[in-house]
Amino acid sequence: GPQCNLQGLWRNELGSNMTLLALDAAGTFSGSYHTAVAATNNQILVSPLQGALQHSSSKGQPTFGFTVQWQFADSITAFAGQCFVDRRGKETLETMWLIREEVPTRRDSWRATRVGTSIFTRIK
Ligand code: B9F
Repeated sequence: GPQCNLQGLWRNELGSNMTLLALDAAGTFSGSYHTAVAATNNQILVSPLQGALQHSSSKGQPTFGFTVQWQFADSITAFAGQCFVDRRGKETLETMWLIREEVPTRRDSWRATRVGTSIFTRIK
């Protein structure tokens, strides 16, 4: 069947946009993330991402992960997901994410992580 291709411009259910650049020979890639939401008064800045695609299975619906290093907050987000492609060739990225926020002390560590799901569809 049709294969998933991570390269391109993607949008999720929040209206966030990300650009994934071409994979290198090792399956690693970079890109940029423009979040639509931030829960901070800081001005949102487009932020770099770095990821890896797992060696594609014969089914062509590979797993991947990437991190986003926010340029406007002391936090980092890790995404892990899988690229699905339907019979018409439409691609969907099903992901989960974890945000680790910098907290002042170890006693605050319990409240440092947020988790969620996100679905991306290709816009270009
Ligand atoms: O909101 C994050 C942040 C970190 C410290 C203050 C603000 C940075 C942007 C995260 C964007 C998330 C959502 N956007 C998206 O497309 S990544 C997962 C979601 N999908 C307050 C403290 C920790 C978080 C909020 Fe903050």
